[in-house]
Amino acid sequence: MKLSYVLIAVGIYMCNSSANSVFAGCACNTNVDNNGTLNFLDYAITYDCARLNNCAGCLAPDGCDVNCDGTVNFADVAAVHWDFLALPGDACNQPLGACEPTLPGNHPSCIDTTEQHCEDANITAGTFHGDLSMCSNGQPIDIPTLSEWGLVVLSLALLAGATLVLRSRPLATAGP
Ligand SMILES: [Ca+2]
Ligand SMILES: [Ca+2]
Repeated sequence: MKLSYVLIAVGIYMCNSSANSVFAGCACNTNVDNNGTLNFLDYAITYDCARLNNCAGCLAPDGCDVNCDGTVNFADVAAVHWDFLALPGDACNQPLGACEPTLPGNHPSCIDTTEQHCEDANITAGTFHGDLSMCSNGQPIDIPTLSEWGLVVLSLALLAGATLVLRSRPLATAGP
């Protein structure tokens, strides 16, 4: 593996790990149509805004940008889904990863969302690629696990050691 690939993977991980952080003061309001009730309609409205840029139903102060990061995408859809299922914890601060939906419909081929949203049999029934993965050009990119990073470091150490040994050997000379 080239060092540049390692650096790119680290960069992607850094970007991905900070992608779903919520900005200070964010209300994380999943009742996006601002009617006082959270139901499936809020999910559908957020989905339409994220997927089709049809955001007319987003009437909350933050619109459908539930996690207040300046854009409406499947992280926001995942937050609404999280609250809709009344799962424990902050709906806007759950880990995201690449998901390939398997149910037909108008989902994109790969979406960055929560594992719970991805694997919801009633919605996407998708294949989740782990919290440290992300979509790129419609394809999931898996980030190496810690043990895989260990293999990378070990390989580089072996390569460096072999180089040092070979350099320290005197050149072979012709026989008498
Ligand atoms: Ca609502
Ligand atoms: Ca957002």
